[in-house]
Amino acid sequence: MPKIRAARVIVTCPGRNFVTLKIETDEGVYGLGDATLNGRELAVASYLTDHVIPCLIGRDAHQIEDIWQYLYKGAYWRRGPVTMSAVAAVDTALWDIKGKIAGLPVYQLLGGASREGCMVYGHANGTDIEETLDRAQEYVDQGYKAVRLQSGVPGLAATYGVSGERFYYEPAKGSVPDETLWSTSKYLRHAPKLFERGREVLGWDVHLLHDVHHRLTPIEAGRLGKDLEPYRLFWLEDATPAENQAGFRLIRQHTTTPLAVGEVFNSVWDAKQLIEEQLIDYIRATVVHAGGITHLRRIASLADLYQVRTGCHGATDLSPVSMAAALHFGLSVPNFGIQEYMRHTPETDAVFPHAYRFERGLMHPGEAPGLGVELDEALAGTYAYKRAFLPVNRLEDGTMWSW
Ligand code: GCO
Ligand code: MG
Repeated sequence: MPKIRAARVIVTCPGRNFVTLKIETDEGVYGLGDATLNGRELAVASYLTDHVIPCLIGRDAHQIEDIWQYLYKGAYWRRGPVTMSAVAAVDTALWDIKGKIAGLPVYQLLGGASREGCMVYGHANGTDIEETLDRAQEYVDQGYKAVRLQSGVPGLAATYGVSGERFYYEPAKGSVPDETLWSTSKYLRHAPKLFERGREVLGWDVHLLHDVHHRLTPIEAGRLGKDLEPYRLFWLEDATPAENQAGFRLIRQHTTTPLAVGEVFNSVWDAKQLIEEQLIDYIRATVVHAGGITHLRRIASLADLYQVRTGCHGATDLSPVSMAAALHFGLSVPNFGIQEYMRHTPETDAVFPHAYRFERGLMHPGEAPGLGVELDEALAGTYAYKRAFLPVNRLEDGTMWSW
């Protein structure tokens, strides 16, 4: 049996922070797992180094399920983003090792390909509607079949999803969190105009998506969903915070716009009611924050019973290791919906050389054994960790709100 001989955490910042777990076996095979939790990176690094790695040494690297249960049940303290990101990193690294030993890409271990590739969506954003649509057209020209539209809102200095950068959106920065101001009424007046004009300019052959980023109440979300119905969105994402899963009933009663939620979920329990009551159409839980490939498959299996499809989170704060894992998962899972693809910068791609590729709107994880991602440790070592925070958001009268 391949015994776990060593494991260590590598923190690097090629433009943004990434935490990577590297597990090595006594036979010299190694696997990588992403453990990046945006704005809280070192908490996961410590959880792994101080509390997980000492328990892994000497274990059979092939026992992925048993090690998952050992880390989940054995900690006594269950769930939570820090814990589950750490468990995810171990799980992902072990799938990588198993694939390398088998000489097969991970998707083959998960049952093989269920499709030719994973449809991805790109991010088009601009300070106003026309700028957003110019960028969306560039995605369409590059072959994307689906594009997310976010635009600045008149009267608001900044909003989620809009950056000065042409193709990269990186909200984490600063020695303390940036503060932004939010107005629900201004946003609700503006968002339908973006999609009305979006259909005029882009036509009907491209899927359009939108992220509300947890800023509405359920009844406001119902109103927005209704206003957007004529433009046939692929999905409306995170319309309201989802701690109260029953809150989505109210949205559902008022609109047929498909709903996606779950990028902050870390366990099947966060989504159980949403799925069982068919309150959502797409589940956005992802490998790194929801307990790895092993647990994400469990969530997807529950979702499949209720015709809920996957739509994994894939922002730039998820490393190329997560992207690869998501693509192996997405290629194999029966109820795949779509995969988010926010391209990494050239600096990040150089630190994590990878086998996955984009072709005509679809992505494929490649045929390299394991996940097909490397970590150039020498290059990673040249980028020191930089503390960075996600912004916080307030209403115009100063009330704390969800960002
Ligand atoms: C998305 C997300 C991201 C998150 C970010 C937080 O849909 O891609 O909402 O933009 O804000 O990943 O770390
Ligand atoms: Mg989102």
